Amino acid sequence: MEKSLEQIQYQALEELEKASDVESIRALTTRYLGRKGELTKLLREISGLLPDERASFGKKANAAKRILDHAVNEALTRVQSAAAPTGEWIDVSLPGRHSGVGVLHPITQITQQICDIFQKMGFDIAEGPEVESDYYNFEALNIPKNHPARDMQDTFYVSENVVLRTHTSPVQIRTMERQSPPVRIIAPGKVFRCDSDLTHTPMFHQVEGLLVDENISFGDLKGMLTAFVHQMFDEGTSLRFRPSFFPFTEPSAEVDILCVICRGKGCRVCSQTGWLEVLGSGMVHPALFEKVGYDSERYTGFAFGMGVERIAMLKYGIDDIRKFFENDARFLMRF
Ligand code: 2U9
Repeated sequence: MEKSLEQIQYQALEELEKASDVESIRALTTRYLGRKGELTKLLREISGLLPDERASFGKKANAAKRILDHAVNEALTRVQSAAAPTGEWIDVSLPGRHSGVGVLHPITQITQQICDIFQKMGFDIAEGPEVESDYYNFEALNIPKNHPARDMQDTFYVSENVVLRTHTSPVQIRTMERQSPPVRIIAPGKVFRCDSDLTHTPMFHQVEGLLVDENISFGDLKGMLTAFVHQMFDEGTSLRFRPSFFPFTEPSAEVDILCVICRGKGCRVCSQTGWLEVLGSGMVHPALFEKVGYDSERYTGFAFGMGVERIAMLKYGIDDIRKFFENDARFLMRF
C-alpha cells in the first residue's frame, strides 16, 4: 500500500511537470486529488489498516497530498505566466494619438473658387491631356512654327511634334472640334513652361475660359470678367482693361486690379504702376473658328486665361511662388 502511495505521488508529480496548459493540470488534479481521485481513494482505505500502521500511513498520505497540492499550484503559475505577455503591454483605455485633419492645397482651393464662380455663370468644366501635340498646343491656336510666341512660352519638348502643354487652350480646341456652338467652358489644369524664379515655376496651374455663340461682343467679355473679379477679390475692387496682344485673340486685353498693397499709389509689388495684372483675355480670332469648322461670319466668342498661383499670391499677399510646392505643412495649413 505504501509503495502504491509513492508510485501515485511520483507519477502525479511527473505528469504535473509535463503539463503545458491549465486544462491538463485541472484534469490531473481531478485524477489524483479529486473526490474519486487516486490519492483520495487510497486515503479511504486507511480504515482497513492495523492501528499502528494507520498513523504512519496517514502522515505519509497527508504529506503526499500537500506535495501534490503545492505541485498543482506551481504548475498553474508556470503555464499562466508563460501565456501572459512579457515586457511591453498595451493600455487599451488610453485615448488615441490625434492625427489631425488636413486641408485642401491652396491651389486646389483657389481653382475650385474660380470654377465655382464661372459654373454659376453657366460654364461647364472641360479637361484634356497634359502631353499634347504641336498641332493642338500651337498650330490650331494661330501660333505657327517660328512664331515668336513659341519662344515666349519656353516649351518642354517630348519629341519634335509632342510637347508638355504650355497652356490649357488645346482643351478648348478639342471641345470645339467635338461640339457645335454654343460653347461655354472653363479648362482648369496643370501647364508646363521652362521657367523658374520668384514668380515662375516649371509647372503651374491655369484656368482658361471660352464662350462662343451668336452675337457675343467685347461688352459680354467685360461684363463677365468684371463680375468674376468682384467675386474673386472684393466686391468694390477697381479694375481696368488694358490693350494687349495674343495670337489667338483679336482684340486682346489684359485685366488689371488696383494694387492690393498700395491701393494705386505705386509700390515694389506693382512695380510702381499702381496696378496688378490678373487675367488675359480677348475675342477669339476668326482663324481659330475656321480651323475647327465653325462659321466665323455667324459666330463670335471671347476667351480668357489666368494663372492660379498668381491669383492665390495676390489674394493672400504671398511673394514667392515656390512656397506652394515646398510641402511645408505650417504654410499649407494656413489656408
Ligand atoms: C482658344 C481661344 C482663345 C485663352 C487666353 C490668355 C488670353 C492669357 C495668360 C494668363 C496668365 C496665360 O497663365 S498665363 O501666363 N493667358 O493671357 N489666355 S486669352 O485664349 C484662348 C484659348 C483657347 C480656343
